[in-house]
Amino acid sequence: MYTTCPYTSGIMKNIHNTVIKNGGVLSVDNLLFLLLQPASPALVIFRRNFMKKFNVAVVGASGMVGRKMLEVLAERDFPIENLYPMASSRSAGKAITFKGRKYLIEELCDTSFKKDIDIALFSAGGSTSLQYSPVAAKDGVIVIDNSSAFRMYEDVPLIVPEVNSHDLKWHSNIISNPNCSTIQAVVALSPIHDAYKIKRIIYSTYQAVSGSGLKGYNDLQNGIAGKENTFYPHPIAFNCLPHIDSFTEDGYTKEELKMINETRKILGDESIKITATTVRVPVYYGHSESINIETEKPFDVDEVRALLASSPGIIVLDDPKNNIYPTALQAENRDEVFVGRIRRDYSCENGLNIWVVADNIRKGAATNAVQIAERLVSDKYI
Ligand code: 2RA
Repeated sequence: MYTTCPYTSGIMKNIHNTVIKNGGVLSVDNLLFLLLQPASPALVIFRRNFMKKFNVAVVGASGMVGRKMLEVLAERDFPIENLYPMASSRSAGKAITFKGRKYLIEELCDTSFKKDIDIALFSAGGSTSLQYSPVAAKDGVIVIDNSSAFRMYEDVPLIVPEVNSHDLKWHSNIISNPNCSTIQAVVALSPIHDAYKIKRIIYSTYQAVSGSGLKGYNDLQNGIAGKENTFYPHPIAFNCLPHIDSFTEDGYTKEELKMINETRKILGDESIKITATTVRVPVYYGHSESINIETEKPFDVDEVRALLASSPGIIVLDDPKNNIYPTALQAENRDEVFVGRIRRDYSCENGLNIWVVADNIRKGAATNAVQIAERLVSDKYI
């Protein structure tokens, strides 16, 4: 017994009517119209049969971000010809499922990229990236690297597609995916910078434990169950730790320095003055950020709200009287960056406060990496 999908039958009716109107002939314009219907079965069939497909490796395929990368690649139907999940010897041989098909994870080694791989998404930590990204790049693979290993290299573009996809044009096979807390911040800051030129930024973050991977996640879960912390230096359950990544000589954490340096590189403006305090909070998924901004040009707050609402990748939730503002739980499993609490900072000229929330594993890592791959394809850099 078959049931008819109403959407599919609607599309088929459209095709039928279009052809009838055109005297039985499907014109190129009509064909394009039908193909461009969102999720159109015609588009799916067209993509499956006529679009170029790519051989894609996911390095760190068993990790939290690697698994999410596979999920996002499948969800967004990235055109994959062959998939190569890879990981260290610890996870090699384990099975993963991608689009209903089972794959065995291969062990990463010096010859892993000798096969015909087009793109490799790396999320296996900095030392693996340092060792194997150059090997892959030399073998002609375009690496999209989620670690911090190459982010500040002059010849490595650091990309957030909504902000600086133009920087893809100077890649030489290694592209860095920025730090999660930076990605969501610059999606919100870029339109403000373009319109009013940002002079100074003060970041205060409230970051989820999944940013530390499974060990952080388990520390919160165990802490809530009354067990002792084994990963963070203090209990994370019912607590806040002003400590993300290691401390440097001058008392900043590396996470704070990443936010400062990466923001300048992505926005392409070294003159912006930036400071940051990054805090780990007992939340599983979703980083929240209070961002204080000072601009050169004056602005109207309603205009800023409208500007953000019309900018790519942003959803504005800003109706505080009705308790509407972004929260980490709302952002979980979403790819957009949520912005609210948009208000003037009266303590300086042209001061602005915003509250920015996003899923750190999706937009902050996996989704951004896949969007970079999509941009490589759509802008014909591959
Ligand atoms: C964190 N930003 O949240 C880091 C992860 N990349 O710990």
